Amino acid sequence: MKQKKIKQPLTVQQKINRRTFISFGVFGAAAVTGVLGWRWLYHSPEEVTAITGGQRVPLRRALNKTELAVRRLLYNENHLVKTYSKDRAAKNVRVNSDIGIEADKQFDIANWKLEVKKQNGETLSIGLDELKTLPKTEIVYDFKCVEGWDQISHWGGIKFIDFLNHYKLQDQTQLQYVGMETPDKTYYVGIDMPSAIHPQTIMAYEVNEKPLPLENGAPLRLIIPTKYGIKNLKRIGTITFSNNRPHDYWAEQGYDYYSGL
Ligand SMILES: Nc1nc2c(c(=O)[nH]1)N[C@H]1C(S)=C(S)[C@@H](COP(=O)(O)O)O[C@H]1N2
Ligand SMILES: [Mo]
Repeated sequence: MKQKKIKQPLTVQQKINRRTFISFGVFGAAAVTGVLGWRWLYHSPEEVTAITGGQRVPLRRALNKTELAVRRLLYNENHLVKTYSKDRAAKNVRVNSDIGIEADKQFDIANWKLEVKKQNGETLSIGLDELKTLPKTEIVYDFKCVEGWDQISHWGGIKFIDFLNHYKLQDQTQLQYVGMETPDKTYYVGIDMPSAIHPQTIMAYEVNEKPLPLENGAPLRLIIPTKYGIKNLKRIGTITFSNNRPHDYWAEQGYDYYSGL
């Protein structure tokens, strides 16, 4: 007859050995996963540049998923950015960067026209005097730059949604993005439609109740309080509408495309 094996309790040393073995196993598996994962990422294709900074496709996909989740969770057109009374606004408005609006480049405000390109190919060409006949919207809010400064400033102009309604461009809001470029096309931004039609988004032609100086974006600049300064394009030349992401100057350098606050 076979003798029954009696299971002996493990000694302390055996327990330690077993734990060490398990720990090394887990550590080893994690290390292998890490290396393989890194190799997979390293060999994965790069996204198309011109839209974002040449990131690996899987990483960008993860970032975009995060962006969408954040947009769904946090974005609400009824959520308004905090505003201030006029006397809180800075008297000397900061001038930051000047891509596409450099002082040494000739610019003729008098002959400027805003070009609006509809998706069907039609183009509207609108002068500043005409734009100024639309109702004026003013906002005093804390303008924030990604470089780490902020300033309460006071802007006046046309609410973007009023502009769309006035020029019968409502159908364009079915598209997912608005693209804006300087007249010389060297600075450009892409804005998701919900942020573009947010009630605090304006195209400004005034700061502190005076015509916009050239260095702050004359004759017309974007003021989009739900986003960082980089998206607040100075001197709008053309506006486009699309379902694809328009190219974006700072996103191409690797900054966040959404750049929401
Ligand atoms: N055309 C153009 N618009 C631009 C920029 C630029 O370099 N060129 N810089 C952006 C950045 S980074 C900021 S912070 C704000 C600064 O606006 P301000 O000069 O009126 O303060 O403009 C944004 N719009
Ligand atoms: Mo900025």
